[in-house]
Amino acid sequence: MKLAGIAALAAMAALFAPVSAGAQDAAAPVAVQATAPDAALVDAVTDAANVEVGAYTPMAPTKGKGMPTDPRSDEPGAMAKSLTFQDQYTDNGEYALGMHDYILLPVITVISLFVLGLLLYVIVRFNRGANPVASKTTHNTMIEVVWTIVPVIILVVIAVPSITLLARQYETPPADAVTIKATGYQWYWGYTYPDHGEIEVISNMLPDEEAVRRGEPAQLAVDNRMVVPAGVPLRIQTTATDVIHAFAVPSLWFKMDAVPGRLNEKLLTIKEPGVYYGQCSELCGSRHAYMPIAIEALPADEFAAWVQSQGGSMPGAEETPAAEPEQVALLTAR
Ligand SMILES: [Cu+2]
Repeated sequence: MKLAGIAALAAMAALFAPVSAGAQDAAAPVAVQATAPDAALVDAVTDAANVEVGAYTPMAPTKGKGMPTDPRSDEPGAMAKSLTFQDQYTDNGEYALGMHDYILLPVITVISLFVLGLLLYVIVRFNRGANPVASKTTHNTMIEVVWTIVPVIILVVIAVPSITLLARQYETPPADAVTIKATGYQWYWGYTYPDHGEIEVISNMLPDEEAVRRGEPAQLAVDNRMVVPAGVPLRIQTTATDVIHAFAVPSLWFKMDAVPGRLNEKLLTIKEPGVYYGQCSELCGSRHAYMPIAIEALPADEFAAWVQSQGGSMPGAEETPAAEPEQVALLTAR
């Protein structure tokens, strides 16, 4: 709202400039100044301000994208979808989900079924009734070699993608990455944009009814989202002012602690525009469950419009001139 006011002031400044200039050299404009500004002019000013501010409207989330799936919803496959990971919208997320789906889950399933089979076999074949005289065998070199080598091979197979994923997650952001600092507070998030004229966004959870009214998931929707450009590397920094929080967004495969007195940093590249929800993931006090995260990824030009609507500036662009004190006085007088 404050920013809307500043934009309105900037628009007013542009409109009033010729009037004040005219007042210096002719008698007639004095009358203009003395009368109350006419309604049409006020409307024009308001419209101009609205066009400027209205350049950004919060994006409507897509059902099932960037948010958990409710198993009771009538969406096809909702139950199955609610049991596994959310769809991923980063390269690392896709890699990790692939590792889970095609390596870990099959290995776990085969091993569990194999052990269950052995157990059932032993129960049936070697119980006291079926096998009254127990064998005295204590060693079998072949079996011992196999049950040592096979698990080693399985672990090596898992270690390769696992260490690769770990390394990918700690890749250093490139020098031109867009920096956004997320600060955890008891109990909300603040986002600052040091590259964009120090914009600060304070993000609080919306009440349930308001979230539902806006078509957003209750307890995940926020009043002001963390808006970022899609498809470009982001340098996400996390810190906290009071206790340890954690910045986590499941559909982006992103989780990082926010620790007071310390700045953590990680690379994040969101593949496509959308709204992605997350939550604080470090028990941080009584309202820990009520400090959700909503990231809105926008195409580059819409992100630039959002930056402008927040009174910020794109790196390398001219700063937007601030309103002069006398214009502020003029606006308050009206
Ligand atoms: Cu927290």
